[in-house]
Amino acid sequence: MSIEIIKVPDLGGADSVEVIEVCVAEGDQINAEDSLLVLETDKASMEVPSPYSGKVVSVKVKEGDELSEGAVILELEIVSNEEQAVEPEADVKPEPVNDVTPASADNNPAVATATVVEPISVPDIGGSDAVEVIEVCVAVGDSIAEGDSLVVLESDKASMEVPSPKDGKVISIHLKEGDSISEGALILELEVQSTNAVAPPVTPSPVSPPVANHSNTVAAVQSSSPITPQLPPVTSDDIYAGPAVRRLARELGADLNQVKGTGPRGRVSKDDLKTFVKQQLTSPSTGAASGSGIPVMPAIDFSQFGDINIEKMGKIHKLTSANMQRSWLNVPHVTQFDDADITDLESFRSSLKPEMERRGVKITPLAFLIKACAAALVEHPKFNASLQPDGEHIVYKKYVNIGFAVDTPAGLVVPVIRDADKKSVWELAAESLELATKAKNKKLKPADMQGGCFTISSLGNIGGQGFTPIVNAPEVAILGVSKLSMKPVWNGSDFEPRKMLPLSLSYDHRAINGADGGRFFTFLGEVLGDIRKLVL
Ligand code: CAO
Repeated sequence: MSIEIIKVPDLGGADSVEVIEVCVAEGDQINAEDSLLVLETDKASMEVPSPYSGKVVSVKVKEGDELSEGAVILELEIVSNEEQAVEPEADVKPEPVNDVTPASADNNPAVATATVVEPISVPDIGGSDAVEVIEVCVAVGDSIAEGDSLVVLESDKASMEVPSPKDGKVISIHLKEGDSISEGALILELEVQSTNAVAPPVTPSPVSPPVANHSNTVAAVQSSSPITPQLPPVTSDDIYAGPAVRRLARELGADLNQVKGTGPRGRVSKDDLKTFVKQQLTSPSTGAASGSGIPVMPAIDFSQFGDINIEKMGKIHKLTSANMQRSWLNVPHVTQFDDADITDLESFRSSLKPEMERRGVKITPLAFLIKACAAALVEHPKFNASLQPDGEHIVYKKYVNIGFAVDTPAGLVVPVIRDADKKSVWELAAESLELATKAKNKKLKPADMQGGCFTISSLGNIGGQGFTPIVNAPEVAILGVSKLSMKPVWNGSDFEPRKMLPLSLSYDHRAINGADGGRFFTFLGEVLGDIRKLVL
């Protein structure tokens, strides 16, 4: 039994490479070729495999560390040097062993290494002849890992990738895009670390015969090499991506169907995949909803159609936009419409004008709407509720806080009037005016906008006959108010001109049913039609 110190191998010239994943932990029993680390440069990510089987004694690195060649990764307890020398896996992938400390190499004949240049040629391509090279995926000087795509070939039936059979450094490339090649043609020369002084020529594993006839389909590439990762079944014949990209997509949990390929013929590259994942993580609208399967809107260059001006969205705008989308995506909305007859309310409001002047408080229909909604929430507790995210519970609130949307130059904000059910119309008018003024002057504090149970969005002072407001989740309902207009209403014997206020009530159908919505609306219409009922 001996302890081997495993170090970072030759990174092909890369320095200070970030550890993005530590794949083993102390006490783990690992096999030769198991991944120890994943490192990432700005160009590529690479796995560092273990040169031995053994038990991890201690791990010396952590995620986020920056490592260079020779840095100690871990200490590995190996059963016996003798066993190591005959371990078959040492033959399978001897490359990294030259990076083990010299002491261990001395102790172990199997780890004596040499650098050899190996020609890599086109494998059996399923009987196809004179197949076109449509992409050369590597360049001279590249350090590549086993399984990385070397070239993409395309016959009239299908496309196929030729993976590298080994880790190594590309010394020279012997074909170019557009070349027509057949089995056995030299692709490139690879400098590899080998335990053998003389290495036999290497040919990548045979490529499986083309599997599909779609014009943009990649045939699954399979390898008989025991250390080539087994590829999963191709999930969609319409995705044009190679095995390495598919593997990365699986690891990231990304749906390749959604990734836009920028390679030749729409081929998806690793960079395309990374860009897609970055977009998903940074997009405020989809960050929380990632995995919802919503297709991403394509970025369009509108300047191709005429002059444009691009401005940065403000903080409130971005926040509102994210909240709206989250609510729209999560809440199954239903919107009901009705007109409330507020002829008498308006007469009463007009009669209050002298007192408004005396008190210095202007009462608009909004104050009465808040009062009426507060009463409706008390009467219909289903509207004064929030669903728990666990999908199993519902919270009924015993307080009645009502928010109202305020249109400000910086965007939409919703200050909240607390205990609206306990306040008079005068108090509600004064407080709504104060909060709206603060909102327009950017003086609202976060607490002024929290704790709402229900929201009123009034466009009455602006116009429109009706709209479908979006529920301000986690609230379960919102009232949209449009512009009052005089309408003929049948009183049983005549048409009477009445001041009708168009209302729209949107609610979360998970919490509220249509019948509940109807009852809430009827109550609201009755109290707005006869505000004396509000004092009962
Ligand atoms: N129909 C007809 N007139 C109405 C009305 C209605 N439904 N509601 C208000 N009015 C009248 C008021 O009575 C007032 O007229 P008078 O001065 O003659 O009495 C006038 O419109 C202006 O009212 P206001 O805007 O000063 O006050 P308000 O209480 O009606 O509204 C507030 C306050 C903050 C709600 C409003 O300023 C606002 O920001 N509205 C926009 C809300 C919004 O953007 N909602 C959409 C959200 S979703 O995108």
